[in-house]
Amino acid sequence: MKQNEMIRLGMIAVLLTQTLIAMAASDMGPPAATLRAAAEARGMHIGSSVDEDALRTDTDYAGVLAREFDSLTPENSMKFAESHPAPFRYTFADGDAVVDFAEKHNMQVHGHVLVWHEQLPKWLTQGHWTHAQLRKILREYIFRIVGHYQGRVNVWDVVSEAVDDNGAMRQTFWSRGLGPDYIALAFQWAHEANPDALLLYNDYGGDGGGAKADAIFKLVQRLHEQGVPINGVGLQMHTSVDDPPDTKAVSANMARLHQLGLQVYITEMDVMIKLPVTRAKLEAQAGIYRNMMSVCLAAENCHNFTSWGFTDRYSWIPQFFPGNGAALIFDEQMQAKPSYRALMDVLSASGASSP
Ligand code: 9MR
Repeated sequence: MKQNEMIRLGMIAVLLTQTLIAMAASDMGPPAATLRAAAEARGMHIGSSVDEDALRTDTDYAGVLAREFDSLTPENSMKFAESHPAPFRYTFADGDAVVDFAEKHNMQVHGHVLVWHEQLPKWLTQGHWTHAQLRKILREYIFRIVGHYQGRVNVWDVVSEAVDDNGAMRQTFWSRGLGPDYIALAFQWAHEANPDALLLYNDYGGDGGGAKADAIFKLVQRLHEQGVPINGVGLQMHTSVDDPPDTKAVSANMARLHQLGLQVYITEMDVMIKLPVTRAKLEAQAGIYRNMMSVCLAAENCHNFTSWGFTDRYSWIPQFFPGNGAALIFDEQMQAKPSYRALMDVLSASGASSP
């Protein structure tokens, strides 16, 4: 071999060694290719709600769901009207399909929701029940559904949206029929039905500061002090590009819940855009996803970040807020949006991130 060839080979060897040493020293490894891999490396779960019809019919949908997420929340199938549509009938098929899919793809399931004032069946809301009868109905319902998924669903939204937008306790079918104790009872029954389950109070519009956030805090503080088996609070995080959440306030809210020994879950995040979609609005949306993931990563008690759907192909927003949409991290063609990239970036950044 000629001398200059040997020198060239030697230089290549040195460069290669240096690169390998640098990689080992910074513990880089190859960058994560999916959200779930990036989340796992940070000790986080990344979730989505599941549209049960889409799961059955849309193979693109199922493929992206399995690839990118490791936590699933059934969007509707475990609600009272769906799972207990008639007095002596329980229908678990759609919920079972979500749980089967999750197990097949090594994901966890977040049960949603045991006690809520919406999506209640007519047989229930139009019946004339005594206090004792209604108590028996709710107790049996909770034991039946939590029991059915025992060992397979170990996180439950036990009560959702019991606080009104002004911070007062919401007057609902449940509060009117059972009195204010219905919340504590529901947690107690859920705990008895599955002592291993992590039990959450879940609400919207109280993610950061303000009267509602304070009222939610006082509610869970009271429950906690009374020894009610509550483990955490779900911050739904339904937000909008025009009214972004206050990052510092969300961070402070998580911290005070941590002081109480409670977990926080981001349970239903989406960021609606007033149509038409523009590049600037997509970037603003990405900033909101990024900030909320950063806040969650920086908090000691936030380990699950779940959005309410993942593709604009299926989202509750256009129907409930006409003129708005595009709230999720994949578009209708199932292409990743800037918000996806933002989550990936913040999850892949090494070390603790600050908002
Ligand atoms: O996304 C859900 C939609 O398909 C249902 O029609 C609707 C019924 O009110 O509930 C939606 O999900 C809600 C969730 O269960 C609780 N928090 C608010 C969500 C959006 O309304």
